[in-house]
Amino acid sequence: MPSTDDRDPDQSLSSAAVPARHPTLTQTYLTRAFLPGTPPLTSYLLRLIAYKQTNLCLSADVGTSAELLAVADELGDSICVLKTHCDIVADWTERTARALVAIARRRRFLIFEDRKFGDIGSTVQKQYAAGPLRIASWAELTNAHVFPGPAIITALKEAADQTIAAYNTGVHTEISAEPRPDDSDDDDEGYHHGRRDRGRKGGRTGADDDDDAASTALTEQAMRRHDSISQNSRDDDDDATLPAAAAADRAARLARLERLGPAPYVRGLLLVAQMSSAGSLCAGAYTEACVGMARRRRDFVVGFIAQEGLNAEEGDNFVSLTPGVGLAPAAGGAGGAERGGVDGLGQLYVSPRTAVLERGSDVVIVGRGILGAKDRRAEAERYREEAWRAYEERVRSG
Ligand code: 5BU
Repeated sequence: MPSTDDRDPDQSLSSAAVPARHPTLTQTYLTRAFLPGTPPLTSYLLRLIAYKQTNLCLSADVGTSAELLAVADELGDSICVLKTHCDIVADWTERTARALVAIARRRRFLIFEDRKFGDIGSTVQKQYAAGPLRIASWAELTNAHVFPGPAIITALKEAADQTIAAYNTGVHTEISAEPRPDDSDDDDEGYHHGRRDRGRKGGRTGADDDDDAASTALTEQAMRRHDSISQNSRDDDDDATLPAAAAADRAARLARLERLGPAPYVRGLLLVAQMSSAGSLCAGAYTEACVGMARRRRDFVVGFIAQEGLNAEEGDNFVSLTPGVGLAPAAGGAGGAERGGVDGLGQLYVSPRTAVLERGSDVVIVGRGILGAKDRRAEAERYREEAWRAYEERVRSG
C-alpha cells in the first residue's frame, strides 16, 4: 500500500532493483507527484489519484447535458478524470461547461476533453480557445495527434497560455464554476459550489498545502465544508464498517484531498501515442516520435493516450491513460455492454489488470463498460478497485 504521507518513503523503490524497468513503473503516484521537474498539473493529477485512491477515468460519452452532469455527479467520487466528447452532447452550451466545472471542483476530478486535435497550428488554436466550445476555458486536459508535426503542441500551448493570461488579468471570458453576478437561474442550482482559485497558477508543493491550511480565508473554509458534505456523508457510512486503522488511513487521505483544493488554473496536453482500435497506424516509430516530441515540451505535455507506459528515459514522468478497457460483466449481470474483447467497430478491450500491471499504464479510461451497467456506481467502483489493485501489485513488484 502506498504511504499516505506527502512524501512517502518508497523513493528507494527504484530501477536499481529492476534495471530493465523504468523507475516510474514501481514508484507510487505520490512519489511521482514530487519528482523534480514534474509540472504542476501532472503533480496535481498524481496527488489526486493517490488521495482518492482512484486511477479510473470515466469516458462520459452521453448525448445530453443533463445526462453528462448527472453521471459526473453520480460517479465523480470514484474517478480522477472525467473525459468528455463535448461535440456529441446535443445541447452543449457554456452553461453545461460551467456546471461541469462546478461538479469537478466539488467531487474533485480533472476534466479531459478528448478532442484529438490534428491540424495546422493556426487552426487548432482557434478550435481549442475559440468557437462555440472554447475547450481551453473549461478542460484542464485535452489531447492531440502528432501527425501534423510538433508545431501542434507549440500552438496549443500558446493558446492555453493566452486563455490563462486572460483569466489572470481579469478578462473573464473563461468558463468558471462561479456563478456570474447576474446568474440568477436556479434550475442548475446545486452545481454552483465551485470556487474561483485566482492567482494559483504556479506549481504546488507539500509546503504550499500546509500554507494553504493556515491562509485559507474563512469564506473559503465554509465553502469547503459545504462542498464536502456529500462526499463525507458517504464516507461516514463506509467508515462504520472499516477497521480502525483503515478508517484512520481513509480519514488522513480525505484530509489531504481537502487540503489539495481545486486544480491549479493551468492546462495540459496528452499526446495520442497509440490507439485502442484494431489496425491503428499509431504504433512503432510513430509512437517513439510522439514520445520524443513530448520530451521536448515537458512543460505542457502531461502524458499520453497509449496502451502502455511509455516512460523510458531518465527524467520521464509522463502519465499514460489507456482507453479500450473492459471487464466481463459482474456475476448477476451487473456489467454493462459485453466486454468480449471487441465492440464490433474496431475497438479492442483489455482488462484493467492487463493495462496497469502488465503494460504499465497509469490510468484506465472506461466508457460503455460503466455507462451500460444497471448499477453504474457499483460498476465504477468495481473498475476502480480492479485498476487500483493492479497498480498496488505493480508497485509491490519493485
Ligand atoms: P468505451 O466505451 O470504453 O469503448 O469508450 C472509450 C472512449 O475512449 C471513447 O470515448 C473513445 O473515443 C475514446 N478513445 C478510444 O476508445 N481509443 C483511443 O485510442 C482513443 C480514445 Br485516443
